[in-house]
Amino acid sequence: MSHDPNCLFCKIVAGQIPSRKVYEDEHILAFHDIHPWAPVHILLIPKQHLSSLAEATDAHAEVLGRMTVLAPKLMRELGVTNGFRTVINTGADGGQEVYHLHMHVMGGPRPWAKG
Ligand code: DGP
Repeated sequence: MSHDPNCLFCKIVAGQIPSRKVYEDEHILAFHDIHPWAPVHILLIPKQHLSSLAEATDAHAEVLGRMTVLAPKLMRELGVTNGFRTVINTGADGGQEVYHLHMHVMGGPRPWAKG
């Protein structure tokens, strides 16, 4: 399914819920996390609905690759110069809360950590 009307991040993609966007192209949206764990904490998502990494297929390889390559570029643009962490929580035991695949990208001066 490309758009799930009940999905929070699909609503952000559609502009129905506001977000602090940092990047957008035809396939990918990046925006600031509403509950940051780090001084700079953004989420990269595919615009097309994909509930989690566990549901990814070969058809998603390109967008997932593009998201991964985009992460360091966006962190540089946001002034993060000393490294960053990428996390994709997947499924209940992976701590996933929003079921639209998203890559957390977190940087800035440490110490910081989730939980
Ligand atoms: P996860 O646990 O990996 O599913 O993380 C979901 C993240 O989504 C969490 O860090 C908070 C963030 N989040 C939840 N709702 C919103 C929202 O409405 N806007 C934004 N910008 N982020 C949200």
